[in-house]
Amino acid sequence: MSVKTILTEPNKLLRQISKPVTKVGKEEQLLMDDMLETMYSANGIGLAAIQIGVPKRIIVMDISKDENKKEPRYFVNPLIKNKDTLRSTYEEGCLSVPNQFAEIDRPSKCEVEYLDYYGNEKILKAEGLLATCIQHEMDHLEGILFIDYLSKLKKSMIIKKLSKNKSTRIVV
Ligand code: GNR
Ligand code: NI
Repeated sequence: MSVKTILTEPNKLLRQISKPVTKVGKEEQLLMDDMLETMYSANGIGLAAIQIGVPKRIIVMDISKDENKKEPRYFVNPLIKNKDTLRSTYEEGCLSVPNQFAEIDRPSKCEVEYLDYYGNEKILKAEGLLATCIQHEMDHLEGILFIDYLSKLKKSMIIKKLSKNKSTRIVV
């Protein structure tokens, strides 16, 4: 397993639409292992493959609070089956949009169909942070970042800040 570099905005790769996985094999499992290690080392609760530059529809997540009780989750080719009409707001952050946070509202519950680490079909009924996080991650598969939901002004201010930090190699 190895820790990979997480791509940050602005980066065209992050805007790419990820491709469905045809088979959950050794290569995909190794990718999921690297993604999980990369996510943990960055103290994130979720990571999409495209964030380490791989355009495959794969997500890893762990929303457990206790560091000693890890609860890794793996999602391959996830599809949202049902979305609640009720919405809830969370302060979101993104490892690809470092040090920026904003309140984003999304459907408060959803049902997700996916393949697990072993390629078995699963269904997850999610609510709370789990629902928010899976929707945030699934946006990455479509090349969408949470800042896309902000006003043009707020979004451009964030991108400007990130570009500046990149060019000076200072992370604020
Ligand atoms: O670590 C993360 N925290 C987070 C907090 C609120 C809503 C979504 C997230 S996901 C984010 C990791 C990440 O960027 N995943 O793509
Ligand atoms: Ni993200």
